[in-house]
This record gives sequence, C-alpha cells and structure tokens, in this order.
Amino acid sequence: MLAWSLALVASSLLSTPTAASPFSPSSNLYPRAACSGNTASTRNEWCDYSIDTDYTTEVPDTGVTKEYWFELTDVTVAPDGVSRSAMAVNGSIPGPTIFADWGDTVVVHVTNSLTTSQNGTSIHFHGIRQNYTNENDGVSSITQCPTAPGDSVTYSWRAMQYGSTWYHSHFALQAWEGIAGGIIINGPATANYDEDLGIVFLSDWDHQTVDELYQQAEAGGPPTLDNGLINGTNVYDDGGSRLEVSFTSGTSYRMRLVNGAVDSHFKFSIDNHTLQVIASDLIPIEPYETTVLDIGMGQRYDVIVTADQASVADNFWMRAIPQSACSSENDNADNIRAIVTYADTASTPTTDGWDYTDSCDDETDNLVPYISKTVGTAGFDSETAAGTAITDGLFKWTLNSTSMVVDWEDPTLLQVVNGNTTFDTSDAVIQLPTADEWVYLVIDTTLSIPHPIHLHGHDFFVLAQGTGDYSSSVSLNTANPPRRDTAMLPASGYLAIAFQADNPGAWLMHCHIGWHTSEGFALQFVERYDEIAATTDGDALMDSCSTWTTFQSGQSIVQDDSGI
Ligand SMILES: *[C@@H]1O[C@H](CO)[C@@H](O)[C@H](O)[C@H]1NC(C)=O
Ligand SMILES: *[C@@H]1O[C@H](CO)[C@@H](O)[C@H](O)[C@H]1NC(C)=O
Ligand SMILES: *[C@@H]1O[C@H](CO)[C@@H](O)[C@H](O)[C@H]1NC(C)=O
Ligand SMILES: *[C@@H]1O[C@H](CO)[C@@H](O)[C@H](O)[C@H]1NC(C)=O
Ligand SMILES: *[C@@H]1O[C@H](CO)[C@@H](O)[C@H](O)[C@H]1NC(C)=O
Ligand SMILES: *[C@@H]1O[C@H](CO)[C@@H](O)[C@H](O)[C@H]1NC(C)=O
Ligand SMILES: *[C@@H]1O[C@H](CO)[C@@H](O)[C@H](O)[C@H]1NC(C)=O
Ligand SMILES: [Cu+2]
Repeated sequence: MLAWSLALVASSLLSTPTAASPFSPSSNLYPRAACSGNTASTRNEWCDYSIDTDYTTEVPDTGVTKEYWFELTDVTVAPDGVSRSAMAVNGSIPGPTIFADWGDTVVVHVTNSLTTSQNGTSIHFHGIRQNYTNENDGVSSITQCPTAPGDSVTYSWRAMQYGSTWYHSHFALQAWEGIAGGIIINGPATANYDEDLGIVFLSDWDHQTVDELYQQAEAGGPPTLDNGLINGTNVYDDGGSRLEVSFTSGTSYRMRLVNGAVDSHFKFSIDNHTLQVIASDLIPIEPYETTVLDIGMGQRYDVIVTADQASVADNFWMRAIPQSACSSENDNADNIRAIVTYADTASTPTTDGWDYTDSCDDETDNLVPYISKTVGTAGFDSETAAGTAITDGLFKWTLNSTSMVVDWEDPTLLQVVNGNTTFDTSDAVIQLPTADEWVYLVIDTTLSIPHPIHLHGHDFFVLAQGTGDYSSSVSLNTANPPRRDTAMLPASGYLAIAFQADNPGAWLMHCHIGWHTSEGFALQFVERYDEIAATTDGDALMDSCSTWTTFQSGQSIVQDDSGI
C-alpha cells in the first residue's frame, strides 16, 4: 500500500488550519479500484470493460453510490508561512479528494458555514458531463441560486467518464479563496504505471485575498501575485515548506495535474525526468512524452513519471513556472517548486531545469484521443469575438459585444422551469433547439491576451486553433481532433470548437481566468429548451432560491460581478 503511505506523508504537508487531518482514512475515501484485474501491468483493463470501450456510449453499471459531506468555512491559513484569511472545504486547501469508480453515482452534500464572510456558494464539478443532470452542475445564476450561509445543497451525478478533474466553487472568486479539491474517477488507462500519487494541484497565491485584489483587476489590469503553491504548499522568504514526493528507483508514478490558478498558465516539469502524458482533461489519449508540459487554467493532465534518475542526484526540483504573457505577474515566479527525492529524507536539490521558451502554448498538437471520433457537419455555426468594454468606469470582458451579467436570484434554469422563453441580452444566451445537431463555434480576438476557454456539460472537439484572423481558409480538423473541456484561445487568434447538442440544459462557456469570469467573459447555451424542465427538480430549485433571496435582501448584499 505504497500509495496510501505517500498520500499520508503528502497530506501532512498541506495547509491545515484545524488540528484535524484533512485526509482521514475512511473506506469511502481510500482510492481503491473496486474492479479487480487492473494491476500495474494491466492498466488498460477494467473488468468487463477496457480502455477500448467507447465510454461516451457505454458505462459500467456498478450500482454503487459514493457519498460525501462537505462543510465550507472561513479559515486562517499560512500555506507559505504567511498568514491570511481564506475559505476551505472541510478545513483544508485543497479540500478532500472525491474518489469514485467509473460508473458510480457520486452524491455530494454541501453545507455553507461561511458565517464570517457571509458568502453564498455553489460547487461545480469541472468537466463532469452531467448527462441530463444540468441541475447538478453547480453554477450560481445559471443552474441554481447561490446556497446561502446556513443552508445546504445536495449534488448527484453519474461518473460516466474516468480520470482526473476537480471541483470548485462557482460563486464570485471563491474558487480562488480556497474552495476547490480534486476528483479521481478510477478506470482503465492508456499506459501502465506502478503507483498513483493522486492529485497535484498547481495554483497561484497572494497574501491578500482575491476579493481584495479584484478591485485592482476591475480598474484595468491583473494584480501582481506574491506566490504560487504546489498541492497547497510552498515557501516564501524563510517561511513555509515545500511538497516532498518520495520516489523509489525503478517505480513509475501517475500524477494527476490540475491547474487551479486564478491567473497563471504554467509550464510544469521535473528536472531530468520525462513525463509520459496519458490523458488531457477527462480524455484518455495515445501516450506521448515531453519534458515541459503547458497547462492552462482549468486544464488537467495525467502524467506518468518513471523514477529512473537516481544515478544523477538524490533530489530534483519539480517546477510550475508561470508564463509571462498569460499570467499575472508573480513575485516568486521562479520558486514555485516541490522536491522529488530518492533519499529517506529530502534535502534541497541542486538540479537545473529543462530548457524552455516563455510562451503560452497549448498541448493541442500532441493530443490524439484514444477513442477515435469524427466530427459531423455543422448544424449550427457561429463566430463570436472576445473584446473589452468599460462599464461605469470598470473594466469588463465581452463576447459578441456582450458582457455577461446574470442574476443570482433568477438562474437560467429557474427561468426555463417557469416557462420564460425570452432572455435578457446580458444573459448572453445562445439557443440550441435541435437535438443532436453539431454545433461549431469560433471564438476569436484581436487582443494580445490568451484565454483558457471552458465549456460545461460537454467535451468539445478542437477544430482549429491559431493566431491571426480566422477565415474560411482556416482548415478544420474533423478527423479525431483533440477533445477536452478546456482549451486555449491564443493571443490575437482563434479557437474553433465543436460539440453535439446531446445534453439538454443551460451550459456555461467561459474564460477560466478568475478575473475574466467575474468580468463577464462568458456565454451560455440553452440546449434543447423544450426538454429541460422535465429533467429539473423545480421544487428544490425554488426552495433554495427562496432561502437565498431572503438572505440576500435581509443582508442587503449587492451583486457586483457577472454572477457566475
Ligand atoms: C495532493 O493533495 C491531495 C489532497 O489532499 C492528496 O490526495 C494527494 O495525494 C496529494 N498529492 C501528492 C503528490 O502528494
Ligand atoms: C445520457 O442520458 C440519456 C438520457 O437518459 C441516455 O439516453 C444516454 O444513454 C446517457 N448516456 C450515457 C453514456 O449513459
Ligand atoms: C467533512 O466534514 C464533514 C462535516 O464536518 C464530515 O461529516 C465529513 O466526513 C468530512 N468529509 C471528508 C471527506 O473529510
Ligand atoms: C465574500 O467574502 C469576502 C471575504 O469576506 C468578501 O470580500 C466578499 O465581498 C464576499 N463576496 C460576496 C459576493 O458576498
Ligand atoms: C539534468 O538536466 C540538466 C538540465 O536539463 C542537464 O544539463 C544535465 O545534463 C542533466 N543531467 C544528466 C546527468 O542527464
Ligand atoms: C450576437 O449578438 C447579436 C446582437 O445582439 C445577436 O443577434 C446574435 O445572435 C449574437 N450571436 C451570438 C453567436 O451570440
Ligand atoms: C422573462 O424574462 C425576461 C428577461 O429576463 C423578463 O424581463 C420577464 O419579466 C420574464 N417574464 C416572466 C413572465 O417571468
Ligand atoms: Cu480570459
């Protein structure tokens, strides 16, 4: 049980504001594989299923429900030795990891105990398909009203995909106050490995809160950040501590990288070690090797690292380096590091990093989905330009000249349940009425800032991605193009994506830079309007909205962002 002991070692290094262990050994939490037959040398197998199963149409019926109880609280933390206020799930940042097996049902009960900040909340399960379960997508103002302090909400969804992802708050900037954690769905894999090291969160961090920094962002520019964290910990001046990862020579390790930053695009690497990449977001891919991996905000990569460098040194740096043109300035940019050690006790590495050029690349050219798919002919085809605007003296982002502003008290789903068919312009709605048609969307920009574009409720196909003007001469890749849920819109360029309208609901598409989300860089698809009400529990929605509305007016809280 090497993975287990490593997880315990790692968890002791996490910032833990309470005395309680953030990782308690209950059977529910243990990352086990219920399915026998998947061993270190047969990772492509999964009982009666395998890596060859088309998981988009076939899902194991495990009959198992994995249930979690999360409590959100205001906390004081010092993940790099400097104390500040923050918000946490069950007292730790990152919060507890959700484990499930492919095919399980996952139920998460969330209690909002943010009594000091008086913040509402919602929990979004990033990248989870939510097949016909739109109401469990956890986006305030789209699929629910915020959950008021003192109130609870229950989310339920089927794990139809497998791999690595994360959950995070979708209320204001709360995800970057600390309300986030990993999700691991066990299943087959496209390459073998010995041990699973679990989630490795890459994030940026400041000694002021993101709520405090937002004023500066809204005044026109991203604020400079103090630091970054690897799995919730780092050093700053003489304080804090680094994550230490123990390697045994000859063993191969799976790591599940998540970029949970508010505004940092990282290049990730481990000195002298090669990364074998086996999944991008929740899509298993043909394995490829790289030394320096680009990971944009909201993206995930599963990588296998073989401990084959013991003859070079005992200790190596693991690095997450913010790329300047797609990240807030960072005062500790060259020191967001962890230690990989072959020794019994880690000591400070003296290794040099791999060569790289500062840039905002996406891994697109390397990504070949293992389950091959062909994109059909467009039924809906549109182009939308990302731009900026100044509203009431504040900086906003726009798509198609609209900066999204949706109302906490009147989420899209509630409007649909109530039979309202007209939406305000600022709701930024695109209606997709036709079942299963292929939707093509080009997002382009003349501004020199890249954006990670994330779509809810679907994995999208990357048809084209490049710099310069998008025009009909750009060729679209429809033959098994990369598929994922978050891809980069390059600076002064375009991103063309496609997906099938196979999932009724109100689905958000937005830039995953925290400031930009709050500044309105978003639109929503109202997909198959006529079928949405039938898959929605209108009473539960209205109950929680009524609790929220009473709270919001009682506390005179004024919404001052996009609402998502
Ligand atoms: C990172 O933190 C998560 C959550 O506590 C834990 O499960 C995981 O094992 C940690 N990863 C490493 C590499 O220590
Ligand atoms: C998604 O849900 C629909 C409606 O219940 C169902 O027909 C379809 O099979 C589901 N997809 C998968 C992969 O289970
Ligand atoms: C989180 O905290 C809740 C309430 O305190 C507790 O019931 C639950 O077991 C904890 N869950 C995890 C995964 O730590
Ligand atoms: C959430 O709490 C933070 C910290 O107290 C505060 O700055 C912010 O205004 C609150 N946001 C909302 C939307 O209530
Ligand atoms: C380790 O990596 C550094 C930087 O890439 C390189 O200069 C050095 O030669 C490598 N050492 C060995 C023994 O491969
Ligand atoms: C863009 O905005 C115009 C004017 O509001 C609207 O007619 C059009 O449908 C919008 N297009 C998209 C793709 O949102
Ligand atoms: C429908 O929505 C529009 C735009 O949000 C709003 O102005 C109108 O009052 C709503 N109508 C009903 C009947 O709720
Ligand atoms: Cu953006």
